[in-house]
Amino acid sequence: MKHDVIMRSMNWAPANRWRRTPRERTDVTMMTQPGDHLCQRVRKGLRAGEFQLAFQGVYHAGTGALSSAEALIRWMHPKNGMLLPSAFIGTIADPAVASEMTHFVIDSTCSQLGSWQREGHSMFPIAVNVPPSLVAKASFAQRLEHCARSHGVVPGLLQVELSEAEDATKILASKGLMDELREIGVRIAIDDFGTGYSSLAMLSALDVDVVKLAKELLVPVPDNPRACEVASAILNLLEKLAMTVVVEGVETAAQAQWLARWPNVLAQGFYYARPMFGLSNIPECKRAPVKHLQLVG
Ligand code: G
Ligand code: MN
Repeated sequence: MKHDVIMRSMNWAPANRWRRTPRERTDVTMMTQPGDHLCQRVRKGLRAGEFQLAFQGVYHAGTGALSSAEALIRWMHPKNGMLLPSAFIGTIADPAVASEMTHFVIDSTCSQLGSWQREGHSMFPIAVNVPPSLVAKASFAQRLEHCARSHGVVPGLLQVELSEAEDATKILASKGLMDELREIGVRIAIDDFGTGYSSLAMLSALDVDVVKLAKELLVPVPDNPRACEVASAILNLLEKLAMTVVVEGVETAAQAQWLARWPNVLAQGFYYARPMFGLSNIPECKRAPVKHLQLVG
């Protein structure tokens, strides 16, 4: 099928290119089934250095201190400007694109972590998004370890985030598949938990270290009491299961304040930090506002 990606980031200007990525936009027009042409173009772009990583901090809900970050891929398209993944992520259905794009992300993350370390900064782990089919490959852990070490970085500084899709839940439920990654210190997260294929029933079988709650769960919080009950129940449950939880899509001070009732929970979202180019641009701390004390008498 013929296709075209028509997306222009209207508020992206070269002047702020190195400081931050633009606000999320929804004016994306694309075919859901990318054809060979787009796959070829993505591969060509990867080799030509048109792709870059933005990093978004993940923070302790209780203290606001930086805990880790997530690497998010962006395409600096020579004609269309900066493209968000929604414009091209469909191409990872092609295994060759999935592999090239993922290894680009891992390599670039390790390279930036290596420089960061040589500059003497304090280190924090960075999560990379990996298609479940790639993680299931026998050579994946070995290749990741080799890449990290070649940049002088311990592999444990990488986390692997698997998107919540049918095959992710199947892979994660099969014990042992992740052993090799764990042996080299890599923690495994399931992304977008709570939507799509993932269900509460499979939580007991999930072989993961980190659960990232889908942003949809937080959108109506704290205004909608029913949504607050659902989110509270999930957070309490995950706390009992001793899983590390990252709540995604924290956009407002009110949401951050509500979340601070679970001080061990981690939080990610525009309230804390937007995706930024360059590790030095990730804010180190972002506190939720302190609730005003109600003075009685
Ligand atoms: O599913 P995953 O966690 O990989 O999605 C990350 C995407 O979510 C990125 O494209 C990032 O820009 C976007 N994102 C990050 N924080 C927020 C937020 O607070 N609100 C919304 N709507 N999107 C966010
Ligand atoms: Mn992710």
